[in-house]
Amino acid sequence: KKHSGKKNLLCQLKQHKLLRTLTGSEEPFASLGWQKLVPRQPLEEAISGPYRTCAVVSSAGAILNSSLGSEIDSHDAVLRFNAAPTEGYENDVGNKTTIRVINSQIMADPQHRFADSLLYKNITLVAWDPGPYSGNLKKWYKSPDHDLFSAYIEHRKRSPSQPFYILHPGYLWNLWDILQSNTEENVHPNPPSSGFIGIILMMSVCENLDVYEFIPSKRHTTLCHYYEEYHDFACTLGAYHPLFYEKLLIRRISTVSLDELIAKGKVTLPGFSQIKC
Ligand code: NCC
Repeated sequence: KKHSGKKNLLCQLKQHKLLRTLTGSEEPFASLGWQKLVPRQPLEEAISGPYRTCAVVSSAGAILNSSLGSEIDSHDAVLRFNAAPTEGYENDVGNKTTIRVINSQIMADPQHRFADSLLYKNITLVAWDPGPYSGNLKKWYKSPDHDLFSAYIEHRKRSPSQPFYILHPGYLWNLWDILQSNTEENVHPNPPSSGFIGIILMMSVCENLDVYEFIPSKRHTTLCHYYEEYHDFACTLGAYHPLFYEKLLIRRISTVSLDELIAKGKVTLPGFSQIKC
């Protein structure tokens, strides 16, 4: 049976059994007692879905003046990234947050006040740090990009009932492999962006996904984030992260007219449960 390129790609993503978090059962984490530290419930269960509709909100400056806030909030679950606030930006980005995907900088850099900030409370947290492509977890534990491990231990002890997970580096590099195997050019060997990680994560738990301003709309701008006055077009196209290729791939699997894409910066994706392979 011949599949279209799009269906092939969706099935590739679905069949990868992608979603993996640290369970504490692998070394060096097992010896360090992490099986007792990580939440007992797997992430898929903790996210109290399955959700029918989900929104993923990129942090791009181009979402300013979109007035998409109430549309975003009408979804069953809303995913946001890193330190992206809602307060003061409700009209454009909404105010509901169900899940936050955070990189290890957020946990390690004191400027983010990870332990105290309200941004990280009363929601599900999913953190990531790349780790080596080889999958050597001992090496990773000794030298993560940013030290997320001590902040994680502290946070788990302080708020044991908050669902808080660290993605397995294998999940990130699996995503990277899929990106590379569907791209003609050589993708640079850096992990995918939080945006791409969050989109694929939500495809595992949502029936239907609306992704906002990941692919730039007609409002595209050099303004990096909607919440700060900083201009750099690399935020949208990528420098460290293979963001450009991520966006091409998401465009390929989306079902949305070019008109809506350009007007709203919105793409719609099916959840894995909706894809028959
Ligand atoms: O900027 P960042 O990402 O927090 O944005 C979250 C996700 O939104 C999408 N995005 C953002 C801006 C933009 N103009 N266009 C976009 O499409 C991307 O998909 C992005 O992933 C990250 O991926 O974790 C990143 O984090 C920041 C930074 O660490 C955090 O904001 C915390 O301050 C990185 N910036 C720097 O390291 C300076 C960024 O490279 C990636």
